Amino acid sequence: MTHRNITLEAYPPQTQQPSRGRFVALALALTLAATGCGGGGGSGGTMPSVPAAPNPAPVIAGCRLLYPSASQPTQAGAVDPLLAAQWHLQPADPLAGTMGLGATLAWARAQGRGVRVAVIDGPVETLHSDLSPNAVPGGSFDYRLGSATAPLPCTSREAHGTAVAGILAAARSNGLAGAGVAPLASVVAYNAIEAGARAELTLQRIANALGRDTANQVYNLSWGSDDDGALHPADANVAAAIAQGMRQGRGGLGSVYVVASGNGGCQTVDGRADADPLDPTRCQFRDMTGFDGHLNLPGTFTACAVDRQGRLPVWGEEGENLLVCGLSGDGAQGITTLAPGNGTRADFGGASAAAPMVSGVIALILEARPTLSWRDIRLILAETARENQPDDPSWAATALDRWPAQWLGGQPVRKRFSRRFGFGVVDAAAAVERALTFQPSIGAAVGPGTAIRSCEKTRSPGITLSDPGNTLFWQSDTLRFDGSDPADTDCPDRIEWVEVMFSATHPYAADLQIELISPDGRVSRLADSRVCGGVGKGGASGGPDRCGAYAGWRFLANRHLGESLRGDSGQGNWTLRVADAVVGDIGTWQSWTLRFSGR
Ligand SMILES: [Ca+2]
Ligand SMILES: [Ca+2]
Ligand SMILES: [Ca+2]
Repeated sequence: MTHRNITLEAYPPQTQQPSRGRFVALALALTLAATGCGGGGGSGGTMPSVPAAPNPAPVIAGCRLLYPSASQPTQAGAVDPLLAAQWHLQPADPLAGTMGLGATLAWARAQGRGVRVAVIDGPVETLHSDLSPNAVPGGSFDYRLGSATAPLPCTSREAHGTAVAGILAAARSNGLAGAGVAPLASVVAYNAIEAGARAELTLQRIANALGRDTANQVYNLSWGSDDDGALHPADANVAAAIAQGMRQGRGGLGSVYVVASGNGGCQTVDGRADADPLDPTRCQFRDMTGFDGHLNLPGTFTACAVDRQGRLPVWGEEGENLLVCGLSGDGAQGITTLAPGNGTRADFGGASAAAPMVSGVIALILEARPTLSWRDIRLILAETARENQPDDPSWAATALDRWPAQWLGGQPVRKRFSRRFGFGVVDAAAAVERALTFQPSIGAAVGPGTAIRSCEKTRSPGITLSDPGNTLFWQSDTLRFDGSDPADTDCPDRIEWVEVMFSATHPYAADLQIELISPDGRVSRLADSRVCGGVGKGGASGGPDRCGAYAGWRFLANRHLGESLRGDSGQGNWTLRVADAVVGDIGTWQSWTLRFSGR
């Protein structure tokens, strides 16, 4: 049995108020699904055309009374009155120390024309006068009605999806509201996530939406598992639908899946949002992106969030599976976007706001160069992301060269990766420019049907993990990939992503810290020790462990993008080290599998 909920990753959650209560209240406000059990088997086979929707809910009486609201007047070519307030669209300003996507610079080259983006979310007001020009007629699906109609909000509180879609693809230069990152992208919306719905039903609907229409090129997924520090496995049907879209979407070039990182970075003791996220005494418990199985699926683009100054928000989650960041409000300066009832708002935030910015930039890239594979798009985003907060100690050099190339002392300057920021903040103008002339810096370009080169090895060390308390007692185990093993011939020359499947028996899995160390000494901090499950260790009343179990748990690491398996020395030693950081409760490290994928 797995405790599982799916939550929208907005901040503030669902309301227009900038404040929030204690975490318990926050969790109740965010939780959209009840406790459920794990999903069924994968679906495999060919991509369904238009599958039947699972269990349509009854029509909600009165919902349609909000519509038809009179559409707002627009004026072709007129300046959007809120564009100036949309600081996230502007270029970064190094002198002022502010971040921005630079979308306004990219629009001269691309605005998302011809690119279709699916928003899987709560209700979306696709009839909003600033969104309707881009909404595909008949393309959306309303899971409450069980019909291919606009999945409209029924109340003003159902505001999340409209805010997300507005960030992505609100119309530009029509004299109304602001603009989306990709103001000419086509949008379809699926309201798979409904407040109060059972988790099983929500996940069924999400899997259904993911397989609903092969015309969708980019998927924006601004939701995630509960941000409570526990291990939440990915739903098997959702994972299968994403894997299928990566193989078969866009004629084999692969659909692109952008997922919000999560808002569980520091759940503060007193619910204050202004706490220093780096001060552990302020955090009741701390979630990491590696504990949400949906973010560990190979091929998902996990979007982190930073505020206008490029700082980690108090709720920002760390993790090695982050790719690039979008922008978000920090409590003081929110994101200006659309609201139900032909409205606008200036206070949207959370990882939910950052993900559609990354999705929007991908739509710009795809207009500029429609034949790019999802793997090459991933590389472009990593190469062109802008480093924020360059003095943050979490930055460390990768094996990937910067673009445009920089040289220092005869050596190429390398991109840096941060477990807080991935490769940095997505840069729309640089990404589009890179896409136009893209040649891969590692290996060859990926076309339809290009195989992912992949290899793996497993060891079963059976090591007891003791917890002496005064100092971390690391236990290490090493796997060698030096090319001497015949099985190594399938290994990639250059890594695109690394998976670590980890198994340990432990009565409280959150005691463990886990790190992967590459042959050249690059360290992926896969798991920190923490308190999990929303209650103290042992449960609210010393009850059962609520952390979940490390039973073949998959971690995904993006830090090693561009590395050679053998490393500079050629020895190819990859070390996993594990420590139990908390006295009391010890376990055994049973096994681990290391899998490399790349070109
Ligand atoms: Ca507009
Ligand atoms: Ca999370
Ligand atoms: Ca322990």
